[in-house]
Amino acid sequence: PGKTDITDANFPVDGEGRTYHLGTKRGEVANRILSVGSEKRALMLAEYLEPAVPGQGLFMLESSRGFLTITGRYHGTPLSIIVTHMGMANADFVVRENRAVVEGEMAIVRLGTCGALQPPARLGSFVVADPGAMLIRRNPDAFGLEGEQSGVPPYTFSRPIPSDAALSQALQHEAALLLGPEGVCCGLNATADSFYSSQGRSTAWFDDRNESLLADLLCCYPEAVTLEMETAMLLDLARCSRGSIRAAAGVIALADRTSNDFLGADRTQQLERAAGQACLAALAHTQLDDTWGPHHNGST
Ligand code: DUR
Repeated sequence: PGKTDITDANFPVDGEGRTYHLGTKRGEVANRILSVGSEKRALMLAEYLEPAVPGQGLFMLESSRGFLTITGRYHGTPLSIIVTHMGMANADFVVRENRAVVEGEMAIVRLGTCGALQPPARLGSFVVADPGAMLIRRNPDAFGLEGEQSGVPPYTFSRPIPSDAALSQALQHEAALLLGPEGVCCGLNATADSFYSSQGRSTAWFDDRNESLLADLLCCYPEAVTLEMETAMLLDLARCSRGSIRAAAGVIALADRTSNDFLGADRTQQLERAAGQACLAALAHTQLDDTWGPHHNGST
């Protein structure tokens, strides 16, 4: 097959072994990954990486779908920063396609942003998803005629999905060193399938029936502190990875969902730098079994 020919629709890769959406192949991605939402954040944090091979530049590849992978070393340890963009489908691409091209056990940390639901999470806090995250989904069945008649609930809540305890602890420890202990907290994350409807935002344009959503959430999960769009997917896939992926997530609260305050751009960037370095340090200090898994056959 030619360079771009795909022969397997079950898990499409091209003739060079490059994945379909991220476009990377084996050898280009480290088994420690920092997943971030925007290219700007990725490039800013790439300033803290050294090239994998001294004298050469960092490895950088942006796929046709806009997923940017940057690979180098942090304090000597191989590490990749990957732009995941937003939402659960993109988190799914990033976890699954990286798993397919990385050898050995993996650690994935997400650095994201979120809305703060209640203390201890406040505007500008860095909040680690410890003990984990649950999922809020909009249920289309509730909005059809039959659903309206039978009272199908418009939103469903999953049970909490755990994060990796050691990696989450390391993330809090490193973040407290860089942001000060008062800037860091932890709690249950709520991951939603929309920025709008399933996060309880309302407009006149759509019938979303979400007026009581945040109150219902806090009634069901009084310990929920953050609201965003990716963490539960990352943790769910790690849980299902047959022990091959350890995952944790930390998010910067840039929206206060009670007062409706929003964090300024300068402060956000400052926090992204500090929290980003905490994520890189937590990843670098994590012990991984590089020989784990079906890829390993003694050679490469
Ligand atoms: N995000 C939210 N909700 C907020 C603030 C931030 O989902 O209130 C995160 C998740 C997503 C992106 O990646 O930021 C949406 O703006």
